[in-house]
Amino acid sequence: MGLFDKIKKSLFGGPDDEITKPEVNNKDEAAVPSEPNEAAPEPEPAATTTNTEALYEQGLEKTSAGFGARLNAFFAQFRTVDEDFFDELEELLIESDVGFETAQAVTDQLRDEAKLQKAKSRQELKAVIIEKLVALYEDNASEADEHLRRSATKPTIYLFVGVNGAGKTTTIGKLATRYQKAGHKVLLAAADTFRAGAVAQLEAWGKRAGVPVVTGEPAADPASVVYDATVKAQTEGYDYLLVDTAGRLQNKANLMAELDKINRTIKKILPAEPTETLLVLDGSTGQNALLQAKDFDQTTKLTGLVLTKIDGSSKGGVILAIRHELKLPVKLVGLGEKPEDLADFDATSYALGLFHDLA
Ligand SMILES: Nc1nc2c(ncn2[C@@H]2O[C@H](COP(=O)(O)OP(=O)(O)O)[C@@H](O)[C@H]2O)c(=O)[nH]1
Ligand SMILES: [Mg+2]
Repeated sequence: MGLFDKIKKSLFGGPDDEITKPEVNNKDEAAVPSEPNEAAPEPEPAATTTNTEALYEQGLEKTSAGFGARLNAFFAQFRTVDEDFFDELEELLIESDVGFETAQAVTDQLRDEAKLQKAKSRQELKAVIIEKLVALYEDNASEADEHLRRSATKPTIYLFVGVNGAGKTTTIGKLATRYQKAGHKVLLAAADTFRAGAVAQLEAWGKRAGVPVVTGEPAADPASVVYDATVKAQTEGYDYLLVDTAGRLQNKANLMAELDKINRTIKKILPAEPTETLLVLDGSTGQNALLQAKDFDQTTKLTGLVLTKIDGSSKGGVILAIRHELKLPVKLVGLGEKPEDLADFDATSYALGLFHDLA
């Protein structure tokens, strides 16, 4: 089942439900003891799927309440699909942090959408609009890009970058917990030597997860910490090395130069690493997150995004904006502060969480 069908089914009860409902006064049909749907229920999804969906649903409560409520209010008002309708829809999308460019693109596409003009009921109308929003996730996305990649040889190195407070250290702590639990050998590198307390924070996460942390002297050169960690990871057979970095230096140029130096240090030892350079963004900052992403993307070669604090945001639409404007895959999402509040990005679960209250 496609993503959209799944959402539609969850919201409206079935892919073709309201459009082609047949008259059920046929004798033969009435004689059938039960509907095929009831006779053959879909198999129970795997435990992990259920957990992920529950996690998203919970984590996206605020987003879906905000976004869903607005969309519902909008639909309650609408009379005809006219210019006002499109203007208001565009405004609503912008307010939901879908982003100006994206909101305009969606609205323009909808203007040309014959299905929308023909939609008779509010349900149909909602479905068409959601279909367009979901299509945005799937645009420019390839299945292979959607997940964290692992290198063929040990260690796999992930470099985490992003401004202070975005959630880098927390995400590393959560991921270390996950990998450790799965039986992998994990090493952390505390290369945020600029901010007081940053090293101790990562060490606390390391202790909690039961994985070692490579640190340097206070105010050590971050690249030297990364050098030590990379050598250790390679010689001692670690599966993963997760590198924490500073989010702020004296100025932006310094920060970008430092990230570049860290990157080169890793490559000197392991030319194919880091496998992923992940920009961590605070999802609750809405459009600001989009601007940061554009900023980092210009100077650091990013392979994906981690969107944190989705649980605290009433404007989860920013994922749409980032996806549409930067073409970078969201690989992980942070849905809370606990070690287990980290999920692989899953467009289906995300969209279901987002549109949960819409029906
Ligand atoms: N609610 C929520 N809080 C988060 C999430 N990720 C991080 N935080 C909190 O955000 C704050 C900053 O996180 P931190 O990892 O220190 O950010 P860093 O400066 O990028 O390393 C901390 O108080 C975290 O507990 C998340 O997914 N949800
Ligand atoms: Mg940190």
